[in-house]
Amino acid sequence: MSVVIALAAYNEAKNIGPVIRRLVELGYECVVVDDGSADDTFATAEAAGARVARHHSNLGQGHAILTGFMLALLDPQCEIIVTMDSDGQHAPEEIVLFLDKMKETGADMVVGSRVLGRPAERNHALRRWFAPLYTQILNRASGYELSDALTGFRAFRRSSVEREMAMLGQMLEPQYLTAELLIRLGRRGFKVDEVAVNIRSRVHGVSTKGLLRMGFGILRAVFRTLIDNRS
Ligand SMILES: Nc1nc2c(ncn2[C@@H]2O[C@H](COP(=O)(O)OP(=O)(O)O)[C@@H](O)[C@H]2O)c(=O)[nH]1
Ligand SMILES: [Mg+2]
Repeated sequence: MSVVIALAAYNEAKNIGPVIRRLVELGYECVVVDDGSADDTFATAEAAGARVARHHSNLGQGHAILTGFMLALLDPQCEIIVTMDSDGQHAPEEIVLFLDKMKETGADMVVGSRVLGRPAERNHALRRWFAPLYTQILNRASGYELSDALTGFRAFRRSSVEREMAMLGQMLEPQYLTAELLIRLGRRGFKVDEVAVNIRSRVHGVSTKGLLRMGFGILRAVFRTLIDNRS
């Protein structure tokens, strides 16, 4: 099956080079969405062998992933889109697990789980508490029974994404993509499976996501999606 890897990247010039080189070495086509970075993310990703597009301002990871879908769909050969982080936390060697799972179960989407696998060693105590709590909230809201709803390492079947393009283009809270996506996909009968992944620690820099902002943002996205009567 032909696979395109879509990576959202915000100020990842120090991390993204080895990630793309490894993906290219493994034979994957890569598209990178530089989400308005202030550093050399664009040039570094391009030099390493990715097709790169740029948001001229920072729109957030969710928007970057949606742009990544668009870029991946431009390749007529692409049958599966894999989203992953460009900071080296997700292992390119594990992509094959997603592809096998998708073939085996016919899932529309396969989600990586660090609960079934291993979380990053350097993981802030608050984050260790945040992911299970929000996974429970998102399971309640979506009807899925995921062990880890917040990992951005995922595989999507092209035909399923194409079927949902209108919905993806009209999301209320695309900056908190995961929350709204899971609820809407649950309503629409999307088949979702999980695979175990082992998350590595960042080599350079720290995550710039603020837990408080993200916490409120996800809750707002859940609430707004639940009261929105469109499926
Ligand atoms: N924090 C952050 N990451 C973004 C943004 N846009 C794209 N990304 C990318 O999304 C991925 C996940 O971000 P990261 O900060 O590592 O979050 P975490 O690994 O979930 O804690 C990385 O590859 C980032 O480069 C943004 O606006 N903010
Ligand atoms: Mg990260």
